[in-house]
Amino acid sequence: MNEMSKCPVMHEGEQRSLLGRTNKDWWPDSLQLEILTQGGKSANPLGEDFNYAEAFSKVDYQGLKNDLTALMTDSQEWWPADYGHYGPFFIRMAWHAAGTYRTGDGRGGAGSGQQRFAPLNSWPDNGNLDKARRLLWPIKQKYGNQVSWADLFILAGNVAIESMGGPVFGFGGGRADVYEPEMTYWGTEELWVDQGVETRIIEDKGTMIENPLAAIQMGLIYVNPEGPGGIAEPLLSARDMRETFARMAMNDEETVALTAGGHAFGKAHGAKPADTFGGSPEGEHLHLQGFGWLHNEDEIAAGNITTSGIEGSWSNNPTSWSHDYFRLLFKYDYKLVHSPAGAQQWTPIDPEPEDMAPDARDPSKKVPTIMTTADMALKMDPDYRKISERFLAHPEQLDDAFARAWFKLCHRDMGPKIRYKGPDVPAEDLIWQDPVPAGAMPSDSAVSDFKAKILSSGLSVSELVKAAWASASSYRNSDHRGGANGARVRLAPQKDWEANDPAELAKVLAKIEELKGDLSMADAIVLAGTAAVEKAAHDAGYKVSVPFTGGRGDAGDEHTDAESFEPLEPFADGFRNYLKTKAGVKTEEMLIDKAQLLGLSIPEMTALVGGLRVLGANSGGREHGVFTDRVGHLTNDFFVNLLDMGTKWTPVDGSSEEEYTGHDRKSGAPKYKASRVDLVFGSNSQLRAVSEAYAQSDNGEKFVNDFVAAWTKVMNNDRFDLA
Ligand code: HEB
Repeated sequence: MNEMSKCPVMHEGEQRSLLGRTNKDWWPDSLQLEILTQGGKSANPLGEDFNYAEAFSKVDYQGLKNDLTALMTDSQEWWPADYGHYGPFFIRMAWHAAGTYRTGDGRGGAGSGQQRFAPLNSWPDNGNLDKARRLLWPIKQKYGNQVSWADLFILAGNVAIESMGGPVFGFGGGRADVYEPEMTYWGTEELWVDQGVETRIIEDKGTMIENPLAAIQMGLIYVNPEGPGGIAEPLLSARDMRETFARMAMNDEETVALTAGGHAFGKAHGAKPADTFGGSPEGEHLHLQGFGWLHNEDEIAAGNITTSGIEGSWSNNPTSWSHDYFRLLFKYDYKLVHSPAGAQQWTPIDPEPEDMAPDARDPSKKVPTIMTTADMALKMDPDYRKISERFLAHPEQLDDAFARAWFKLCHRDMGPKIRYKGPDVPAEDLIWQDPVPAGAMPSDSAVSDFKAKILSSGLSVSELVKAAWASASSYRNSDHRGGANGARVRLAPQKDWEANDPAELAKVLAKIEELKGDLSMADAIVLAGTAAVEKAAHDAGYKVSVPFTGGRGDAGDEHTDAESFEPLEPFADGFRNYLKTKAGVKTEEMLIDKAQLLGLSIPEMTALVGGLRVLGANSGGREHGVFTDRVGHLTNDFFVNLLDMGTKWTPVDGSSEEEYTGHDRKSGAPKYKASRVDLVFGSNSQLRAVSEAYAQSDNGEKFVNDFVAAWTKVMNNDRFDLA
């Protein structure tokens, strides 16, 4: 990856808002249900106590798979199955559900059933998948709470592959549905791919896909099948594929295996120009009941189906697993033609009759096969070609690579394997699951011994708190990666992250290692910070005990794909007042983003920021926001002093309003330094209201308790073993 694509968001000068273009921008007239979720009221009808993993463990799993298998060939008049088999359609649905995952922020993916909601339900690339989801409804209705939509999307794809004789590696359930569209940044562009929006990688202009995005155009899962910006150039398509699939955590081999394996099945739809059909589901008429695009019954009955606009199947055997995709790709030269819908596609020159495909509605008719420009990349790009030729010569290697890459695609956003449920979870541990060897529950005496030793070791509260925060705060609620378990903070690359103050961290970790006794490093790092928080509360006069739950294990380098942890590096961590690279969004928005990834509420975020400042947890020893003269005592001083009218704030010249000085309003003497993240707690009216609550004379203790609860939440964010 180049430097630019590593950077979290657009560079300076290209300011945007945190969420970019949202559903309200796309569909200004749609029903605004958020008015009902004010005050923290949940949109989820199943309620807080519903435990999906538990419900799924009771499902008649084999019955469910049998029902899905039967569904594959149960063609419905309202949307007849191509070749009498819905399998390929469900594979595309599952792939598009999983394929929104991006390593940059861990968001997207199949984990919460987002394809049911806008904007994904209406992305041009998800065309006609509304029908695929609706075909599944009778099964969802039957199995109810015991299978989530999110699991059903993926399981349907898996069963589809199995039912057509394809190789599968396994299935893990456990994806709990949400009942509202997630607020995910999908880009700022105001047009969809089908409305001519610019492609994101333009070499002449030096533009690149901004992180964390992973698609080449707004409204696409990955690349434009016709080629970059509609230019039918396989080598440029390869460039786009390589970049976008890397952002989905896929290397060249996985990319080739997935694309070739996926296109062993099914067909593309471009029977008629797309402008003869309707709009996307979210903006369509009420009476269409959530259907968009193609809903005219006569057109459907006549087989005039247009989705991507490309027309035809890749293989002569579109409803059974075969190696014909590569056979045909290499047997023939391909020429560029136009589909009936006008899309550019490739077709073999002079195909033998037996290499033609059946017509989707009339098996007695033969039609030519096709390749998209993206498929042609697998033959024309030199690196892809080597892999493709190997798969052609050794089809069993394709079988294995496809099965594994498909499994990874569908499970990459689920986090550690302990979150997978059900009988088809493969026994083999995979490196991308970030395996952690099992830990043991430490004895009470080991815990209290270590606490006493570490607190008298000469290390400061600040040093201990910082090490624990560095360890736990890498967690992302989006793909459930990172966190304190495994103690990967002592491994590359995390030990060297600038935010973690590597030299200081190494010193602290060495001391912890020396004193930890029987504890795992992962437990000891958390416990050291937790003991320091407790001491800081006691020193401030509060008798609280800070909960600690042991049982974490230690991972080694052999359990760690170091490169895959690079996207977890914080470019900004407002909790530590750290800013490596000024992002394309305001620095305080990066704090909100991080808080969301840590699963925090507004009060939790506020209490943590205020508390970490007075504990001296800033990265690099920055003084910003340390509004106290008793650093290391857990007090509400941050809030009290922030809200004190005795201080007047001014931006520091040349800091691009990233830094501020607080002067004594009367004498003009400089008192404090602050960052944007500090001052936003006094400037933003909502955050100020929460800051006031914590600054109140009667809430000093409440602040300490809230800080401790939020701290504990962050330390335990990845303890799926406790759930
Ligand atoms: Fe695919 C289909 C493109 C990857 C699987 N695809 C398809 C189409 C297109 C495409 C255009 C058509 C649609 C319609 O209907 O019209 N892909 C593409 C691209 C890529 C891909 C560009 C990147 C390179 N795929 C993929 C993957 C997978 C897939 C990875 C899996 C694994 N697809 C698929 C399927 C289908 C498709 C199965 C069929 C569907 C039906 O049949 O319906």
